[in-house]
Amino acid sequence: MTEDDRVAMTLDEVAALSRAILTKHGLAPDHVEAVTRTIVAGERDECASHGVYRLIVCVNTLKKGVVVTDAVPQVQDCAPALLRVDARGGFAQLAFEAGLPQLVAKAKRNGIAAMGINHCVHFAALWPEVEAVTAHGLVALACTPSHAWVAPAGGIRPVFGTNPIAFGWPRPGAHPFVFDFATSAVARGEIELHRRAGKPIPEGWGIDAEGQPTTDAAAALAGAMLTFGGHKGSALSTMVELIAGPLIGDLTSAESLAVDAGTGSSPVGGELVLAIDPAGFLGDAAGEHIARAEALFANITGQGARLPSQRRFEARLRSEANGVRIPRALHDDLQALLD
Ligand code: NDP
Ligand code: PYC
Repeated sequence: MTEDDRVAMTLDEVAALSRAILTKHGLAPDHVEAVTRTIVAGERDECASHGVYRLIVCVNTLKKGVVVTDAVPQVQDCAPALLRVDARGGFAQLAFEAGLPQLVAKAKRNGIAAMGINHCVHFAALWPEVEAVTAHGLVALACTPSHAWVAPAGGIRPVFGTNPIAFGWPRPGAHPFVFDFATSAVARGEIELHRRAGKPIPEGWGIDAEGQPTTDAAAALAGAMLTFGGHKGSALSTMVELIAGPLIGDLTSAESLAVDAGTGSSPVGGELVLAIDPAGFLGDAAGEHIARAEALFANITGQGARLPSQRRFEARLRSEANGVRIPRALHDDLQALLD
C-alpha cells in the first residue's frame, strides 16, 4: 500500500471521528467515551483488527438493535473476593470501567479477586483492560467467549469462539508484560481484513464449508476457523467457554451465535477478569520477588527475542508523536457512516 492509499490522522482526529460515528448511531455519551478510548488505543497501538475498523462492526451491531445504547452497568458485590457487573446489554467497556475500582480494592484486600461481567456486547481487544489492572500493581488475567466460529482440533464444525486470553504482569518503571491473543490461529477480525484487502490467508487459519484447508478468506469465514496449537488451543478455548460462560452464568459462543440469529453483530455474553496482588502471597517481600521477574524478561530479550506487546508499545510511541495512517478505503467506509 502506498502513502497515497493511506490517510494521516492525529489521535485526536481518530477520537473525534469515533465520537461522531458512535453518537450519530445513537450510543449514549458515557458509552461513546468508553468505546472511543478502546478504539483509539487499538489504532494507536497498530492493532488493525481492533482499531477504527471496529467502528464498522459497532455500527452494524447498533443498527441491528443488539446493543442497549444507554445501559447503566450495575455493580454487585457478591463475596469478599468476587464481584459481578451486569452490563445490561451495553458494550463491555463501560461495565469494565464501572467494576474496576472494586476489583482492585478487593484484590488488595484479599490478595486475589475476580470480576464477572455479564450481559455485555463484546467487540474489543482485552489488553486495554489487563493494562488497566496492572496499572494498580496487580497481575491480571482476562478472557471472553465470542461467537462459535472455530472448529475443535480434530473436528470441522465451529463450536468455539475466537476466545481471547490476555495476561498482564506489572513491571517497575517499565511497560507491563502483556500478552493478548485469540485461541484461534488468529482473530476473526484479521481474516475479515484479509477479505477486505482481497488477500489470501496463510494455511492453518481456516477450513472451508466442506472441511478442506483453504487460503481463501471468505471461504474460511463461511467454513470454520482453526485453533492455534492444535489440541492445546482447543483445550484453552474450551476453558474460556467454561470460565467466562457457565461459571459466571453467561453464554457460550454457540449460544451467543444463536442469539445473533444471522445479524452479523458482535458477540453477546460475559467476560471474566482476575486480579492478583503479589503482596497477598509475599507481603513486604513482594518488591524483591517482582524484581527477580526482571531477570526472566532480560533472558528473553537478551537473546534477541521480543516480549509480547513490545511491538505495540513501540507503535504507541510512534503514534503519539506522529499520528496514524488509515487505509483510504477504510477511511472512506468510516466517513460513509456519517452520511
Ligand atoms: P496475534 O496473533 O497478533 O498475537 C497477539 C499477541 O502475541 C500480542 O500480545 C502480540 O504482541 C504477541 N506477539 C505477536 N508476535 C510475537 C512475537 N514474534 N514475539 C512475541 N510476541 C508476539 O493476535 P490475535 O490475532 O490472536 O488477537 C488480536 C486481538 O484480537 C487481541 O487483542 C484479542 O484480544 C482480540 N480478540 C478479541 C476477541 C473478542 O471476542 N473480544 C476475540 C478474538 C480476538 P504485539 O501486540 O506486541 O505484537
Ligand atoms: O476478531 O475474533 C475477533 C473478535 C471477536 C469479537 C471481537 N473480536
